[in-house]
Amino acid sequence: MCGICGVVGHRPATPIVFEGLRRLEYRGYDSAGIATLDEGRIERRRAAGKLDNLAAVLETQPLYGTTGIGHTRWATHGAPTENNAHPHGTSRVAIVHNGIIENFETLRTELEAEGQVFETETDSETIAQMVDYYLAAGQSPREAAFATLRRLEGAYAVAMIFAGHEGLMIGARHGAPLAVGFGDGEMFLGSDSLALAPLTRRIAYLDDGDCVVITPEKAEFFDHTGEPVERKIQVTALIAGAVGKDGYRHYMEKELHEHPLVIGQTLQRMVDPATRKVVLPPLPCDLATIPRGVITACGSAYYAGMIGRYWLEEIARLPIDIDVASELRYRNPPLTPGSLGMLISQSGETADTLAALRALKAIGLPVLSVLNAEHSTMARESDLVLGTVAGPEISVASTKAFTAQLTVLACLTIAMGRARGTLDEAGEDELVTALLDLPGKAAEVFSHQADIRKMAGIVAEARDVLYLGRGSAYPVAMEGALKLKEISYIHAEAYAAGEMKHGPISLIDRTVPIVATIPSGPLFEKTLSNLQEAKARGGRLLAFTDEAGAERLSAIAEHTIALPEVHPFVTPVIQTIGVQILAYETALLKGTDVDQPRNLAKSVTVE
Ligand code: HGA
Repeated sequence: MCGICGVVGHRPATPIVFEGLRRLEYRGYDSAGIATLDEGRIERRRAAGKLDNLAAVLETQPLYGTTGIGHTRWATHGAPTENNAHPHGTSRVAIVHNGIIENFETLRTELEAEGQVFETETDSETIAQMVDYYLAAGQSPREAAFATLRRLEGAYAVAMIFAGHEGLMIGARHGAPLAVGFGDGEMFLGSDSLALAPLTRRIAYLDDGDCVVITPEKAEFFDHTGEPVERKIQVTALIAGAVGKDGYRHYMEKELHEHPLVIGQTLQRMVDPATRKVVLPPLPCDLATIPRGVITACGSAYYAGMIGRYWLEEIARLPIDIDVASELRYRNPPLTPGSLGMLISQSGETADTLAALRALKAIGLPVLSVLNAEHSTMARESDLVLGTVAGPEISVASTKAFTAQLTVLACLTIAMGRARGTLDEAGEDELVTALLDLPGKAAEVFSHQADIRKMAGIVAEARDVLYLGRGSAYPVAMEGALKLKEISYIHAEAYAAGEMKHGPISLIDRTVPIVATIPSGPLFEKTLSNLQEAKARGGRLLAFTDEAGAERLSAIAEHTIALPEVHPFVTPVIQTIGVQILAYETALLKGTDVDQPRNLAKSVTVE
C-alpha cells in the first residue's frame, strides 16, 4: 500500500517518477504527487484521486529537475484530499512515506511547540517537519534524516530530497518495503521491483532498519545502528512487458485467463516430470514427525489456507490451526512446540502476515511461506519459500495468485502425505495426475463464461447475496463472496451450507440470490438438501457444480454451471475460477472500477 518512486540522475525526473507511479498505482490511488528539485528549489505537484488527475496538473504546471520523488497514496491518517497528498514538505525538504508513524501525535506536539507549522492531517508530515527542524538548526541532510529516523516509531518506507542538494536522495525502511535500482549515472528508489522494472534490472533491497544515501553514482547503505553495510545487488528477471493488459479490458480479465498458465508453471517447479513426484526444496523440519501445522494469511490467501487445511488434515492427517494473520498473534495461542508455521501471501509484504511470521519465529517455530514475490520481506525472513510462479498480479482483487497458492498447497499436501505415510505410491500418483490435468481443465472453465454472465445478470440486481458451500467448497464460497464484495460493491456473505439453517435462512427471499459451490462427491447430497431448504423458502439458486451434478441441480436452480469434471481433490481450484468469473461479470454489469475498486489497495503494508 502506497507506492514510492524516486530518481537522482541526469534525465528529467518527472516522467521517470510518473511512469514508476503508474506501475505502483495498484498499491493505492487515493491521491498522487511528485516533488523535484528545480535549480535547487523544492517544487511539488499533487492531486486527489487517481494518477490521471496528477497528469492533468502536470500538463499545465510542469515540474523540472533531475532529482525527484513521487507517491501514490492509500490514506491511513487524514482524508484523501490534495492537501493530505504526499510529498509532504517545507522549503527545505520533501518526503514521501509508506506506513504509519505510530508516535506522530507526540512528535507533532513537540515540533509545534518548537514552532514548526503543520499543514496536513497526516502522520507522514511529521517526518518532513522533523527533518526541516533539524536542517534549520544547521544539520546536514544526512544528519537531519538520521536524527529523524531515530525518533520514528511504527512502520515506514521513506524517501527524502533536500533543497540545494541536487543529486541527493535519502531512503529508509522499517517494516515497509523499499528497493534501490542501479542505473547508468542515475539511481532509483521504488516500493518494489515492478516500479523499477523498465528502468533497471539491477536491484538491491533494503533490510529492515536500513537507511540509504543515494547519489547518481552510488548508494551507501547503513544498518539500524548507523553502521555502513553492503547490500547485495540482484539481477531481476522481471521485464516491463510482463505488466501490460495484452488486449484484455482489465488486468483482472487478463489475470483470470492466466489461471491455466500459472497453475502449469507452478506445477513445473514442484513436480518432477520424469518421476511424477512432488519435489520440495530442503525443509526446515521433518514432515514425518511435526505434530501440528499453523496456517495464517489475510483475505483471499486466508481462504486458500482454509482449503489447504482441508487437504492437509484429510490427506496428510496433520492437525492444523488456522486464523487470519491480523488476529493470530493477539490470541497468543498455546502452539505445540515443533509445529510448522505456514504463511500465504501474494506480495510477501502484507503487514499483518509479516507480523504473524515474526511472532511464530519468535516462539521458535520454523516458517514455510507460500509467496508470489520471491524478493519480498517475507521471503527473506522465512525458513523456506515455496514460490507460486504467478507473475505480477496487478488487479487489486487477487485471482491467479489464489489458484497458484492452491497448487502449491496441494503439492505440499502430497509431499506431506508421503512423508507421514498417509499416502501410498498409487495415491500420490492419482493426486499428481489430478494436478497435471488441471491447466487444461482450468482453460475449459472459460467456455462457460457466457452462461456465468447470465447468472451475473441476477446477482447484479441484488443488494445482498448468500454464498454456500460444504467441505473444501466452503472456502471457495468465501472467496466468491469476497471477490463479489470487492469489485461489485454488492454485499455478500458466505456460510457453511449446513449453518444456513442456524440463522441466515431468515434472510432468504426472492431478492437474495444464493450462489452454491456444490461439486459432485460425498458432500453433494447434504449440500443439495440445504439448497432445497432455501428453495422451499423462495430462494433463487445459482449453482456451480460439475457435469455429474448438473442434472439434479438444474431441477432446482435457476442457473447451473457444469464446470469441467475433475478429481475431487482439485475441485476447489476449478470452482474458484467459476466464482471469480461471476464476480468479474457482475462488476462489468455494475460498471465499477474493476482493477482499482474504491477504498482498496493491493499489498496491504499497514496493520
Ligand atoms: N500514513 C500515510 C501513508 C499511508 C500508507 O502507507 N498506506 O499504505 C498516509 O496516510 O498518508
